[in-house]
Amino acid sequence: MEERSLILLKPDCLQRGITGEIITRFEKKGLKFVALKMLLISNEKAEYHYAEHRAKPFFKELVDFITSSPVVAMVVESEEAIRLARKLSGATKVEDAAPGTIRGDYVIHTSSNIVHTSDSKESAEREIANFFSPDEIVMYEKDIYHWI
Ligand code: FUP
Repeated sequence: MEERSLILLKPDCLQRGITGEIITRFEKKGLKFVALKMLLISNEKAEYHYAEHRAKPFFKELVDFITSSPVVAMVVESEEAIRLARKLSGATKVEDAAPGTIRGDYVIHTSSNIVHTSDSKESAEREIANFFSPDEIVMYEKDIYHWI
């Protein structure tokens, strides 16, 4: 069953100049990109995005970080897109993020962890709607054999 996931390349990704490398990881995996843009996230959208963490001690830090500088927002689509994107991203806590995953290979502090990926279908739908209007989702056939 095809599903969609929201991927955010957080401010540290652009600031470190590794955006292309990180996009490549998702692209090489074979996930189909159906939306992609760069934006500065407003406080309001950041607070909505992280609503489940509102009561956590790191909530303000999270919102300040994600709004501090531009992000690249993408929507990917595939069977199991949510689980696949999270596998590529790696564990939340930096000490648990396995080498080979994005966080395992690039991250040293849990609070600046380069990438966000949706954790369920319900969150994906809510998160995608927070950053993209329906007309920004591009419908097309991904047919690699036509192009080689
Ligand atoms: P994830 O889905 O892996 O991005 O992780 P969560 O939604 O649980 O956490 C959201 C963000 O909060 C993480 F990207 C990093 C931050 N965080 C901390 O700074 N400290 C923690 O102990 C847990 C999460």
